[in-house]
Amino acid sequence: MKIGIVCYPTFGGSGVLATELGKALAQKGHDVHFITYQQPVRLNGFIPNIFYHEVQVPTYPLFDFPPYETALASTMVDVIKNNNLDLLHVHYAIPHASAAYMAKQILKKEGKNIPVITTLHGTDITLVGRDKTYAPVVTFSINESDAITAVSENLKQETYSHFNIEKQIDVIMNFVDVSRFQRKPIDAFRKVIAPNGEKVFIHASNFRKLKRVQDVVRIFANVNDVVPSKLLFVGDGPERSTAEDLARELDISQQVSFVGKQEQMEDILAIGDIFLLPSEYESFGLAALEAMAAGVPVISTNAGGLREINIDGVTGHLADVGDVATMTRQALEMLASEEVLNGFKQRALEQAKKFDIHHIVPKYEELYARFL
Ligand code: GMT
Repeated sequence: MKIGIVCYPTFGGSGVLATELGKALAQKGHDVHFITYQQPVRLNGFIPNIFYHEVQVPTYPLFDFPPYETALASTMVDVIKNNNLDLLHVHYAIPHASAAYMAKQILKKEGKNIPVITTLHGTDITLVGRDKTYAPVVTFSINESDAITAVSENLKQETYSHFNIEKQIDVIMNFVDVSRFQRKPIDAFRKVIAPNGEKVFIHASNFRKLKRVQDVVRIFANVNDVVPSKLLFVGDGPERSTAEDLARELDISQQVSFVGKQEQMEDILAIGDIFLLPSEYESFGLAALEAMAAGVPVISTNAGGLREINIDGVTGHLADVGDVATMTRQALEMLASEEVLNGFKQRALEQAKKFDIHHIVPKYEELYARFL
């Protein structure tokens, strides 16, 4: 098949998922054309049947806001026509689904039918999409998609409850290439981070408010009072300085490292003992799944779709949003002995295997096949 993929090219989960999907489809022999404003971060290395088309948005003195959506729709038309694509798969509704609708209508006039599949990822529905500034266009363009997928049962239900959706939404969960995350810890790296055998906590996100990074710092500070530990913050974003300030205030700066945006998550997760994800909401929590694939158990909130992957008392723990005390207690219980911790690590890996790329990517292919 010849498939167009539209996504955000950044470190966010939707872009990561879309890029990993494109790479997996290409490895299975499909031609994959990425249409984005920047090379997606995980699109590294040369794969002969992956193509990248950059959306150029010309500036003009009249424009306070360059019309990205128009440029995107025009690029879609161009790429679909010139490469004779079979379908377009857009990730994150805003503005990708509405740009795809526009491209579809233009091509229809020219006698070409291009099926559009929209995958909903989270904040396009639960936060930004619900804003009345966007909601009518989001509702319309989701309804006009030929197929709609959501990354968890929770997100599917959220979509039905917040928007007037007339169509079926298929749930196709996030996936992970478990084999890629089976790295042996690099001794030298572990020694730099935890020279005295400290336990290693990891948090990875885009540091948006809803990630509640201050809770990460507080949980860690409480645990560190009892069990000497280190905390790695991976990623960057608006709340990073708040986390740094709090770490200073709690006098744990020496125990906390901010390692920035990283592509090789598998190397970092390989030295992890517990992954913390105390988000206010996650439609799924791809970062938690990647941690589990590396055998790192997760302490997360029970918000959104997190309880569909993290099983309380089995693969880690769940707690209410903001319940730092419970998450601290859970971490200390998990660190009670090597045997207990290793049990959690093993079960986290087993759980991740259920979401392995080899189980999930065929579900997308089956969906595509409906339109051929
Ligand atoms: O979590 C983020 O801030 C990034 C966000 C995105 O839109 O790129 O991730 C969303 O999509 C991921 C892939 O489907 C999900 O695993 C994340 O849970 C979801 N984030 C939220 O719902 C907050």
